[in-house]
Amino acid sequence: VHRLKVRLARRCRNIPLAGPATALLERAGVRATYRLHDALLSNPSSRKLFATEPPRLDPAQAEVVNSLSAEGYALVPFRRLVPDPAVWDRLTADAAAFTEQAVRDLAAEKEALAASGAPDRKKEKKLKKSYLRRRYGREVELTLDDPWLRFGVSPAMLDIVNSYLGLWSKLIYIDQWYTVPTSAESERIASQRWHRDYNDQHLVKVFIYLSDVDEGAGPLEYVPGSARGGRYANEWRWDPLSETYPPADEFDRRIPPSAAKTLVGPAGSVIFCNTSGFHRGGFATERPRVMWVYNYVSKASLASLSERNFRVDPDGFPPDLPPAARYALT
Ligand SMILES: O=C(O)CCC(=O)C(=O)O
Repeated sequence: VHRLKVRLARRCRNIPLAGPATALLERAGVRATYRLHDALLSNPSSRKLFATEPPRLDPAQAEVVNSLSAEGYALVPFRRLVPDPAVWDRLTADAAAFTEQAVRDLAAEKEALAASGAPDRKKEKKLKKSYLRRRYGREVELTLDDPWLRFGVSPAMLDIVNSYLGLWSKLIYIDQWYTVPTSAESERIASQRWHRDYNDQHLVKVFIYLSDVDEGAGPLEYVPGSARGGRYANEWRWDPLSETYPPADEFDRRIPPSAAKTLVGPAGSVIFCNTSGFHRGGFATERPRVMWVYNYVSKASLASLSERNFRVDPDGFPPDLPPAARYALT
């Protein structure tokens, strides 16, 4: 979010004003630009592409789209989406090496910390700072031979995401996360706190649990009805580039804790989620959480295509790649 704000602020910096006035103007400019792209410049064409030939959903996909539309999220076992067990086996075999590496790295770091004789508080602080280990991070070169990339643009996924959004979406993020458990007494930081994602209102994040995720493994939590049109949509209403984290005590006053869903599930649980609604996760206190993450946005998104965390060469696309998949990757 910070990188995005800086980039957008730079883009609007031709206006000769200083201080808060500039900031206000910049924000107004970004909001106007987003609305323009959503209403006129970008999304109408992707809506048209979708409407020309809407995909036919199977019953499991239709259920996911209905749940997303009604509540902003859906939780479904992978095997319901893709009954062929070979697909899951291929994906998890690919994910295993990073998980094993993360476990080894962590053990080595803990050993080094123990040997350093640093006080426990300091050790905990260090672990907390890097509680999220990412396989790819910001930039990775991929090809469609990669089973996760291929799956991310398969009809099994894109037909759901695009049907919910009513447009052809762009895949802008793909990664494997390993969440390191930290003390239950530690403070929640970053995405462990309630927040909306402010880069786009037409977005779907997909989290695929690769380990069993119970309350101690930092499950994703979501406030159903907090995305557009929902009963909590007006609490810290979504607007491009708004404040990321509402104060925790005020949050609990305005949205009762009972309104939130804790999305626990065994390995193989798939969560589709419009994260312009309120969500948090990754506060693992007992066990690590391993999961796969995809982010899909509309063409109007402020996290533009230049922010993609992966690169893929269109010249290497197989000729039979469906047009919606090609669109998602370019
Ligand atoms: O780690 C999680 O469960 C939450 C992730 C999150 O907040 C995000 O991707 O926006």
